[in-house]
Amino acid sequence: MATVLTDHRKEKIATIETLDARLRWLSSWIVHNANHLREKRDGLKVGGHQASCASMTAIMAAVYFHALRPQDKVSVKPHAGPVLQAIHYLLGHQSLEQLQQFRALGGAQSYPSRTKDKIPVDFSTGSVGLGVAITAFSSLVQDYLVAHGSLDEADAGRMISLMGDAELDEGNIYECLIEAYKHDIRNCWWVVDYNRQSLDSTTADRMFRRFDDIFETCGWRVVTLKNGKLQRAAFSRPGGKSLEDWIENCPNADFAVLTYKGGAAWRERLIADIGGKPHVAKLLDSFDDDGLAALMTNLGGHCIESLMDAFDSADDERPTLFIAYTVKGYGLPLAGHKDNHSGMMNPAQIEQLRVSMGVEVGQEWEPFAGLGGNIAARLKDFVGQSVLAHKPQETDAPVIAVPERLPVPSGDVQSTQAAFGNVLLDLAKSSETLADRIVTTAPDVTQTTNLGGFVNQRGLFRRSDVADIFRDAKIPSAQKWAAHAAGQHIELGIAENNFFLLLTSLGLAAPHFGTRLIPVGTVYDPFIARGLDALNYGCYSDARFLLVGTPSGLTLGPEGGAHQSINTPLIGMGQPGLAYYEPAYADEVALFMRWAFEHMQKPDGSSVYLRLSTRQVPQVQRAGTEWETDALKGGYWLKQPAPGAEAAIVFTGAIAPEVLAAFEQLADDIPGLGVLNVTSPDVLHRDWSASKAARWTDKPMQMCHAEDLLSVLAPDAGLVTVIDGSPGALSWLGGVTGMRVSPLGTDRFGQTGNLIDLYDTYRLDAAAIIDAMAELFLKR
Ligand SMILES: Cc1ncc(C[n+]2csc(CCOP(=O)(O)OP(=O)(O)O)c2C)c(N)n1
Ligand SMILES: [Mg+2]
Repeated sequence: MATVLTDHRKEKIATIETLDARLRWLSSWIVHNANHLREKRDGLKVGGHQASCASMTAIMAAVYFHALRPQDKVSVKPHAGPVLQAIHYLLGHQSLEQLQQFRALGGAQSYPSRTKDKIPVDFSTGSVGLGVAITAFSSLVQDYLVAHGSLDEADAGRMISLMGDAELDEGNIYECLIEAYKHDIRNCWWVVDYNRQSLDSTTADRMFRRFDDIFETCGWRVVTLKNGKLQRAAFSRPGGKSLEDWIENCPNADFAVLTYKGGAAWRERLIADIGGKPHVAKLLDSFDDDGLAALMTNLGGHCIESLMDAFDSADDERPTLFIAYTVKGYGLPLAGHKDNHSGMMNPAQIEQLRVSMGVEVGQEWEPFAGLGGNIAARLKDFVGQSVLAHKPQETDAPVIAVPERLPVPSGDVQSTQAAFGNVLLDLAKSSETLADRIVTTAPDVTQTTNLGGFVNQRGLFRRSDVADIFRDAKIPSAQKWAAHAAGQHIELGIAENNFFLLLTSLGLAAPHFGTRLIPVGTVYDPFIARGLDALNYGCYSDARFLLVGTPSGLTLGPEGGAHQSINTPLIGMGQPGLAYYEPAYADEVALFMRWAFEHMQKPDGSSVYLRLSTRQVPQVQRAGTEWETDALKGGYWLKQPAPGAEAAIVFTGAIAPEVLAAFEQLADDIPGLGVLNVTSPDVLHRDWSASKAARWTDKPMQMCHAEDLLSVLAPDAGLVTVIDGSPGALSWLGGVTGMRVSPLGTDRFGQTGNLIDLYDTYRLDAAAIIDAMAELFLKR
């Protein structure tokens, strides 16, 4: 692996070593300033992770200033955020003010954020594990774009994750490994900062070498950087083999304790353990205490030369895991201490570090402080000429035209899920550019969520062809299952974390690769909960996709309580970056899908979530298209109330027939009774709270849509709200103008049963609506 050391390479190593030291200083100082120097306006600890940063500065210096190619993208472990900020500061791409405002409002973010940070961030990180796996899915998306002719093979970059070793404890890593193997991903590097410490303490020795096995089984090359060049040199000296064996077998916790204690402790322990072996005493004597401490912590992940050699050795497209041994808090007085994760240098310790780094008082923020004019100038030059300094910025990909209207699937009785499938099928058969850019995906529920029609038309995606063995054997099946490079459906195994991470990667194709994709993913509605953190991650990254949760609610009937979603309307309402709609009728499905395809592409748009059902519902006759504008705003009068009417039934989704039946029975008794179809509790609620906040912000004041709709009723009117889901999704409507509410919905687990029994048991049927209405009037 060792490369012949030309003068040029020696110089480059020395330069990057200097950068490593600069990054260690600056990341420490950024955190120190935020905690000890900046004025505190509340009693809260600001926080930051100096030890996690110091653990990784060499890895980051070697990746960013040696291995990086212009087309590569990097995900940085959350707690090394300040190192990434410092790198861009050295480049002149980050302001001093931003660093001084680290973790303050509007300043550099604690963890790299695509949307909030001022520096370019390829992947947001924060929730450990997700920022790692996302790189594997982005390499799959990159392959998809190459296969579809949108990206030149020569422009394919590496998707690199610089990860903490505790991230290897997250289950989503292994779900991802399996899926990545199935899809034969390439151009993906994971570099583990293997400091064998997590947040709480040192990690289990038993995992030693297990990671190699796991990754190699899944087709990855594993490159281990255990020792730095100082250690390797010592090992080749007389007595060196004994030292090497000792290090090899030293338990993680012992290594950490000795690292923290320093040179004298190392010596004492080594003499006790191996001092009697040939030549060892002499070998140890050749180092003073500081030298011995430096030798013992000279692990591969802190040795720029070893890192550069390792990265150079992986020059093909095979996915590669680099296990870079490190010391958490390397070079800081916190090094090795088990509590160093959130531990911080006190003012005396940072002062000591400043002196040791040759940084003059007052020069702490100087990018190239403590180096002397010539070296500083050379370093500045080197950084200025680096690939990173000239990396192309993300650009806006052109918008894909969306047809004026999407045809409404025909049929007097339809389910919203079937309508969704038919709208997609129509698109698949069309020659619309939009159809060519749609990529569908599902975690093993393609057929049961009505994606099958689209897949039959457009095929499954695989880099190399996979035959449909059943079809070739002439066994009848409605589903074509052949895969090829032009396919537009990416089939996933049942792992909803993977599903949401793939949607995120597809939804970032525009900023990442300059080609916009329109990702459409289907999942059984209750199992959104399984991937919720990954969904949140995607939205936080501002990825754009259409999520379809189907089937949903008790309305699923005989499948029972484990499959009946209850609180997803509240997830839809509570999740930023995700607009939730729940249509009742097929024409609403077509309307919302069209809107979604446009909204997903708008700079201030978002992802969209449709909560659908398999229940066949009689469709309504429409007099025109006026309802559409209100439906997009979150609700429309399905039965217009008379002005001053005393009551209305407010509903969402698949229980429309029960609502209409109740309406028929109540209409005679309650003159002018209205039926409000809330197509989006989310959009309606956001609009209401925004209108309330407008008085205190610079937004224009206007009546919100909910108020607009309800103002036609008498001021003291009563509302019965009903949804096959958490009643809280609609009950808030009573607060808009101060009306009484009787909320219906599900707030306990469902069970098996037919719809009549279930709606009766859970009070979602017409009788329950009538009773709820009576209750409102009795209370007056
Ligand atoms: C999903 C999730 N759970 C918990 C945390 C809190 N947390 C932050 S860092 C960390 C451990 C980090 O250890 P490691 O990945 O080894 O990083 P390093 O040792 O380099 O700091 C934990 C548990 C988190 N950020 N995300
Ligand atoms: Mg760690």
